[in-house]
Amino acid sequence: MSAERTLVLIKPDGVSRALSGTILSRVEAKGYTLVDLKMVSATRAMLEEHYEEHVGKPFFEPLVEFMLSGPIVAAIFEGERVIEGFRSLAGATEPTAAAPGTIRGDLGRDWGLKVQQNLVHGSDSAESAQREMGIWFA
Ligand code: DAT
Ligand code: MG
Repeated sequence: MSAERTLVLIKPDGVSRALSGTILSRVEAKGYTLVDLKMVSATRAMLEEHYEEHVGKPFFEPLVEFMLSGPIVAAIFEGERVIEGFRSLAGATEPTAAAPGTIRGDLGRDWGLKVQQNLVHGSDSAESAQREMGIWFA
């Protein structure tokens, strides 16, 4: 079986806070292999596809606006169980609730109600990873 791959995004807050290197380094230090990397300015169409399961939810528009607010670093990491492993490294969705030791728990906090400013995205399944890698590395 070939090693699993996941799509990681460093969101605009991570890039603007100059945490891209720190975040990539934490994922590499865990033992996952960086196999592709680029900086991207997302389009609305990409985000509607990327966040298709959230279209129509109350937080969808603010989430899209935020993801359009600045450049994003997109990366593909490879390794055994990397999808689960990266989600575990990233921590819970809300930075305040995310455990210390995780990327969100150590480097993020809640800025008002802006839960979307949680530094990173990681695919949540093999199917999502496949779909998302196609969007960001078309
Ligand atoms: P995750 O990024 O942990 O996979 P998700 O897929 O449920 O979380 O949601 C995607 C993003 O949308 C998440 O990173 C932040 C934002 N978000 C999720 N739930 C939210 C909520 N209740 N209010 C505001 N933003 C939310
Ligand atoms: Mg998600």
